[in-house]
Amino acid sequence: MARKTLSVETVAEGYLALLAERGVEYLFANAGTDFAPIVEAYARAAQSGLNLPKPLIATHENVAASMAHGYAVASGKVPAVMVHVSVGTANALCAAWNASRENVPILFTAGRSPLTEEGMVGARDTYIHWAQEMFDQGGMIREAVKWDYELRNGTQLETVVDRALQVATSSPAGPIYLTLPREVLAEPMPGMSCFSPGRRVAASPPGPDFDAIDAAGALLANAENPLVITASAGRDPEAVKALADFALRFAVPVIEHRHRHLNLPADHPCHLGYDPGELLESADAIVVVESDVPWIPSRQNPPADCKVIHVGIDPLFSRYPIRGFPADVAITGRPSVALARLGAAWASRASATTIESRRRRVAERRESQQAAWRKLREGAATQQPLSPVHVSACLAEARHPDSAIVNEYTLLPQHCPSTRPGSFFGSSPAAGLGWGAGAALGVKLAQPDRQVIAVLGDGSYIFSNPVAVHHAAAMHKLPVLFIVVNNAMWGAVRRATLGMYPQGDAAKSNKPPFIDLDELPAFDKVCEAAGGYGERVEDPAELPAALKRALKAVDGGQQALLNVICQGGGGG
Ligand SMILES: Cc1ncc(C[n+]2csc(CCOP(=O)(O)OP(=O)(O)O)c2C)c(N)n1
Repeated sequence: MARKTLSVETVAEGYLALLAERGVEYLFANAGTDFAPIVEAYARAAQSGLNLPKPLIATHENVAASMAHGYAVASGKVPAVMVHVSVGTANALCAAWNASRENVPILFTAGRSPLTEEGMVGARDTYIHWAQEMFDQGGMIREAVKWDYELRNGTQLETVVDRALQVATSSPAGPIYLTLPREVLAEPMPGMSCFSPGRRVAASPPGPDFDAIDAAGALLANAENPLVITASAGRDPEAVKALADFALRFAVPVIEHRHRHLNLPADHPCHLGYDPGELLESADAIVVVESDVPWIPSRQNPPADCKVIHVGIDPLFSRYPIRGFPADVAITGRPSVALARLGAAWASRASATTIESRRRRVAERRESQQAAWRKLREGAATQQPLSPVHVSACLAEARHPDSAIVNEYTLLPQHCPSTRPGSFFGSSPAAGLGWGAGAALGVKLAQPDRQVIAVLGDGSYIFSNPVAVHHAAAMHKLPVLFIVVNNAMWGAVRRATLGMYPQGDAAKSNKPPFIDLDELPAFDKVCEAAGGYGERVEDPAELPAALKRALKAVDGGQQALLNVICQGGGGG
């Protein structure tokens, strides 16, 4: 077996060189006193030419980790993140939850307060080194990661790094957490030898069980009105084609519910939108593909005798404490493989006449759905303050067909359809706000030739730590267009309150608390302050031209932000 010698001098250098050796391209970081050996390692590598992951500063941990998230989903590669001990981990927790619930593999690392009070290289040398230490630093983040560990010495380095990467990337993928004490990083390591290529590969994903596939095929063969609901099948680009073939072959309508990836091109003849709606009520079989919440049971349910089949890498979402959707068959496996096999099991029992009559019904439904959406757009085009419908519709016209959209809530996909795999990324179901702007920077880093557009609410934008985001965009030359759909409120809180208490006092009040955001700053100026292009848009007729100007800036290498003054209430 081939071994390679890396000419390093410390564990910190060995650690970083090994990451690069294993294909980690970037270290997204927010530094502190724990970073001294890391900073020193990079400075030495600049002279020795040792290959290390490219270091990228983000001036808030949430930005660093959200950038890593966006980079991971757009590149398919594993990023490393490093934050400052206990406090940096605390700031990054929200982003770790987002990555965890969306199965994004991230090598999440943090320093430790120096362990020793004196006597070792790296021992405590400032007052914070006492108070920042925790009994169980990993405990803070343990529920969000698949595995956590502390690097205790240089001898174990290759095993620890390889195991971290193996666990993060094996299905279901997710972040792991590794702590790196300062004294350990500072230990001398005169040369390091490692396997090249590495010898600890990720485990293969589970294959679908033939009996389960057969049972599901039999259920589908008896169905007149089957339905597919998915959120994240398209995490694996191969599954997009498998789902497109499956839907077309059997004329099954597909709903992308709260989708995080492009799962089925929006122009596919079986794409029937983003809400199960009436289809759910008439369904007699549902295939739930990588969808944690296929419908909201307190609002609507399929008929009691409707058969429900779940397909996914972890089809029961076993890390969710409670999730009680009916499951007549649950197939563990990659959707790309499982759907192809399910298709074969169904085909042997399918009736061509049933399929063809369904095809006609699906086509009619799609046509009337598209007509209704068109009408909504026409009605919204002149509304002032602007309607989110109009914002989405204008973006559909202005975007490059191959652009990638990062959506933190406020894009309405029915009015801005995406058709190419990898062209849409939605926020994690953990919904830790402040993800979208940083994630868009990560997508741009992974795909520098792609036009990248982040669509954010004013609330989501503020949570993203805007100054740190625009600084990262400028510093790392990541020109992204940020569109802030600014309704000057936390509309989600308003909708939740009116939903629970439709006749309540809050509904009658002009200004219930915790909803309106008065005196918001001029977001466009925040972007301008970082050297970007900023514009405030209040007139619906002006939006197409404003989008053109902003995208021209972005295509020319400058970040841009449109602060679009919108009506409250969202939706449509
Ligand atoms: C970290 C975090 N804090 C609070 C929330 C609760 N929350 C959910 S949506 C929302 C408001 C979002 O506002 P905005 O982005 O403007 O979108 P709008 O609801 O107005 O459409 C809040 C505060 C959350 N999801 N995440």
